[in-house]
Amino acid sequence: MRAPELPPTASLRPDFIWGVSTSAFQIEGATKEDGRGRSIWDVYCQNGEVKNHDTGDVACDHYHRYREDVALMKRLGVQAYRFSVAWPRVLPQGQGSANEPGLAFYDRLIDELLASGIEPWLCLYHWDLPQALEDLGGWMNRESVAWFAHYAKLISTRFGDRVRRFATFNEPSIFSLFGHSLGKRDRSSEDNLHRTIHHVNLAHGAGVDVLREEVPGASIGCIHNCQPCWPSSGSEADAAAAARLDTYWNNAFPDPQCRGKYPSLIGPAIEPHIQPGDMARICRPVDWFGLNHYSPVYVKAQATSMLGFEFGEKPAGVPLTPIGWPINPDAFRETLRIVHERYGLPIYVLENGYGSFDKPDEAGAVIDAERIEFLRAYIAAMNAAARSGVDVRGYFIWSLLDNFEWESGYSNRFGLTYVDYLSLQRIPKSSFRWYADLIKTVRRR
Ligand code: IFM
Repeated sequence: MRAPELPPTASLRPDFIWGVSTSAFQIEGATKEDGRGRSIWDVYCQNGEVKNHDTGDVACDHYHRYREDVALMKRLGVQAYRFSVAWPRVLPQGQGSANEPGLAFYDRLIDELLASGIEPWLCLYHWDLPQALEDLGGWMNRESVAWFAHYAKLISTRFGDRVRRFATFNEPSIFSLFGHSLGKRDRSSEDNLHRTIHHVNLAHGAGVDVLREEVPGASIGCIHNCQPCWPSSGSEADAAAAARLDTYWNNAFPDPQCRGKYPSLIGPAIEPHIQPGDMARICRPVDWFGLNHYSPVYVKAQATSMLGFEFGEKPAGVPLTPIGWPINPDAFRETLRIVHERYGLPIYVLENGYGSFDKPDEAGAVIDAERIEFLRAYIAAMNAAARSGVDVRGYFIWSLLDNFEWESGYSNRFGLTYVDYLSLQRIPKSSFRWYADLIKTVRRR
């Protein structure tokens, strides 16, 4: 078989970083071990809110198999690994006393990465809020800013001697919107959504301040999910709905964090929650913009829904991944351009990937030619963006491993590595070998 073609990369910087990303709840398992507290996702799973009643109890068992997983990264040749710390593993009650065995796990992981020549990129919050804090109102409670600062201080003092790259949040717009308006776990009220947006933004600012103080030379950012929001039809109502979702999804967090103000479309709704000095507390200097990109989102007007919109039909003929996400590398290129122009920060693409239902063939191999084609096209689009002047400095594939895909449980697979959830065996897919080949080729240049 002919080796799959590599994408053009000539316009990428010589110090461009290639990596992979994961998150704690999606891979670690060991949810009841070594003193870990419960997270909101343990509770969602227990309440049967996840497909097939899947839970994170075992997940990829990364908690016990992290060495094997770091060895996989070494085989890939990645320079960096983005992971998250499970807040309830290190602070079982979310605040108060720390859990030493939980901290020791991340010591072992970080040390293993460094010994393997892989730079750790640590994300503080990837959605697994301690349930004890949710019981106090979670992000709807302004106290959450202080809880997050306390957690950030623990992490930075413990790991700041070895970790330099920190992200405060992963995709704040996604967990806020899906927790408060679009999702099943809907505690809907516009007020709760707007309160959450503002408190998470304040927590980001507080986290940046703590990290700067505790880790001299830290390189800090926030990771945003940026997708174009397009109207499902040519109607004016759908165009207005798309503009509204676009504001919540793409601008409600980076605008105040990087430009010091809320977008005008939602500013008045957030106003009642803003106290004097808040905007300066949110807009702290950061070093980069973390961008997660997958595919355009289609939107239609829906007068009865809380925010006046809902997800719309995808136009006929749009190419889709097996899990139904539109494939459009030009939209990625355009998103990179928009983010570059609007925020003016160096961009690291910290997630991009292809969701499917991979299975091993009779010989036990997992051949995922479509994922390779997807990644090739998206990396080519990123190279084109760089050629036209976008300051993009790194690209991390979601994900190293198949893992727990939130409400879809284990059915959707995004990994470069197949995980057999019964035996927990890891099987590198053909995309794994392709990515390793790409990194080797580019780094030889
Ligand atoms: O799995 C998620 C990840 O946790 C956040 N970004 C999108 C991925 C794919 O849905």
